[in-house]
Amino acid sequence: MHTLAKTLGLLGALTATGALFAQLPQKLERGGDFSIRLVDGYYTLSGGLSGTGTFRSSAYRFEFLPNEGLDWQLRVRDLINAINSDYMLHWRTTILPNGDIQWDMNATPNECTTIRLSGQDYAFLLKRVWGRFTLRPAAIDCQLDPHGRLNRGVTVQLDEVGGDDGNYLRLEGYFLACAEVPQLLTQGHVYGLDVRGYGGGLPKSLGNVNTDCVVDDADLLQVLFNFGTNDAASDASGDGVVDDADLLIVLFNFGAEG
Ligand SMILES: [Ca+2]
Repeated sequence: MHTLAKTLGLLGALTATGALFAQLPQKLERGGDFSIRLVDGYYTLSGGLSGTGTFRSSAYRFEFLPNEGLDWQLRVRDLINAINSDYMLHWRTTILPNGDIQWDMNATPNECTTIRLSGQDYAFLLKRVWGRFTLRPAAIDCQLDPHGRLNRGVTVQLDEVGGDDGNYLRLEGYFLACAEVPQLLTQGHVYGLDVRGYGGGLPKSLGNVNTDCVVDDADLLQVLFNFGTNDAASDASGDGVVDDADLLIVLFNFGAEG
């Protein structure tokens, strides 16, 4: 055991040195997902339908799409609750030269759906939805996701930068009829957005079973103490049982920092 501990310590030293130089977008990607909340904002609707109001959301969790960097997607109705569409909106990532993360979305659902106003659903032909978030990542001390959506510690905070040019949502559609009647063309604009996100850290799938931001002897002990059980928290591989596969995941990632 003494030799094993020394070997693990060496592994830890090697991987921890590498982690010091990890860039924030890479930290986010390694975390596998992030949480985001539209803390505040405003909308205007004009044309066939008009109105103004505040635009806010609860905190949501989104997984980064496999092999697509920091891209993520969500349904129209998760972005705009009033519109009852499952159409998927894909947010594509650009890492700006200064390290800010710009997510762009531009979709043309051209879908006959409904829009809810004052508790009543009306026909709505959703032609186009597009938008942008520009968020600046900053390193923070490991802490449980303040949004309460990621079941682990996070090490990166994201805040919107660039004002209304960097952060907006827009849509175009036809109100009341699923037909392109010019008088019913409605345009929506969300602006003045205050956006906050959290991510980074290390997921359970990388052996961080105790939800802090490192893979170390605490994770090793947790797997060992739960060895042979179905303890979901210690099941790094997600196959329903805590066994040597989970032990190996912890050992291979030993020393990693989120
Ligand atoms: Ca850990």
